[in-house]
Amino acid sequence: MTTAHGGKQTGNRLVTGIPGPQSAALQQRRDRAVAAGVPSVLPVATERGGDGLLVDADGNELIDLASGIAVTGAGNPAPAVADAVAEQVSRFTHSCFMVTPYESYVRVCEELGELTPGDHEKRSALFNSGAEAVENAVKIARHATGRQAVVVFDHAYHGRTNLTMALTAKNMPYKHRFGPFAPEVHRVPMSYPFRDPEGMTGQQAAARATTQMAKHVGAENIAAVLIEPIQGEGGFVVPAPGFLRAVADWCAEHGVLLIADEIQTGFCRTGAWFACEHEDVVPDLITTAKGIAGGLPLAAVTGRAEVMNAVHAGGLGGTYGGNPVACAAALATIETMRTRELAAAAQRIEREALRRLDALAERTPAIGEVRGRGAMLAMEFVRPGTTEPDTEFTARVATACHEAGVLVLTCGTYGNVLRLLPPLVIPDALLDEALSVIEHAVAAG
Ligand code: PLZ
Repeated sequence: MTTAHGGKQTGNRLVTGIPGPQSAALQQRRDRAVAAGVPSVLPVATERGGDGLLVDADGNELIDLASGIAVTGAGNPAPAVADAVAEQVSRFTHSCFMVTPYESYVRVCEELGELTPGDHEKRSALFNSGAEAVENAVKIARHATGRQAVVVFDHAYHGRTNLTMALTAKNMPYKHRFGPFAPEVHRVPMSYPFRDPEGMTGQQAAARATTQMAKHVGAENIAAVLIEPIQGEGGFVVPAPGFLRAVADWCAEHGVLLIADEIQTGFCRTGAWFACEHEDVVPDLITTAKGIAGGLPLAAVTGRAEVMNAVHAGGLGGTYGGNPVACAAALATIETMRTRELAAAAQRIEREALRRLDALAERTPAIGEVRGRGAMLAMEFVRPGTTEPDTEFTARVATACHEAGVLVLTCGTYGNVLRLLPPLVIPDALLDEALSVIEHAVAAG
């Protein structure tokens, strides 16, 4: 029997063990052809997507609480994205915007100017990946300020290229034996309420960070402070209220540019177009990727016109940045987010999931904290009664979810955070079903 969203009934989604025989066969081929450094969380051979479902080559339906790491929030594929991509592909696939321009690139930049926080005049430049956007934001900030230092935070994740590895906090697996790293990157403490001294306010955590900036680097040497308004890979760390605001104020006072990395948090994921909005913070530059284009590779830097335009003509670019197919996908994604009101959908997901997860935490001493915003939610697992990370427990819960057909991801500096990134279009019944699987997995511990 199938349900309204085309899926099977609870308990009837899996037709083989996970991974099934077709997936196992693909894994064998993959081991002989693909570099070992690129593993997969769940080695099922993906055949089709849907609103909250992934179907594998063995016919198993998995409930998708990963969205390809916060990418396919508007659907996989969103019908409007599939149509827009097909239409664009039939006209032209590439011209290189630096050779001959096209309207969709300009339109994406217009949308970014309107959707990102702040009423000031803005400009944007388009790239291919999140890491590339972050690299360019740093290039722009250095050029515009004539300063070199960049400040980042504990637990930060900004990418895997040489500069962004330096900006990323965690050694394993991102940086280990990949050095030497780019210089002039300085790390300061993040506001991490679960791990900070009890009662530390956002303002106090900001003072702790900015004091170090002043003391170790010198405000006059800092081009930019780069921050994820809610940290992603680092553990879905939501800073204490007022932290971002205080850091932003310090930056403004000292002529330091504030770059918000909204690559994971952006495009309705946290229940607003951008996570900075929850804290009423207007960054000077903002990096976006992931959710912007429904799975097509696209990224952007958007910022104050005078900062963005400081760079000489030809100083920014690339062969593929703002590819027309990716731009068509972005425009259809943004339209889908508007018409299906996906920021509000993320808020509904937050309400429903937090109700269940908070109740679960009440009866589960291994859950140190439930946190997050919108459809970016997490549980941090610890040894009961302590804040000592329990990485093994987390891994067991994730594996149990996978075996029951629910695709969850882990994250965190200590690998002890289970994170939920459902597509914003997930039907209520599917989310409920997935939460029941998670409750079981946690109870079985
Ligand atoms: N900034 C905040 O979350 C990408 C990384 C997965 P790219 N996060 C997923 C992995 O293990 O590689 C990310 C992010 C934030 C930058 C990036 C980098 O974006 O598109 O992966 O380069």
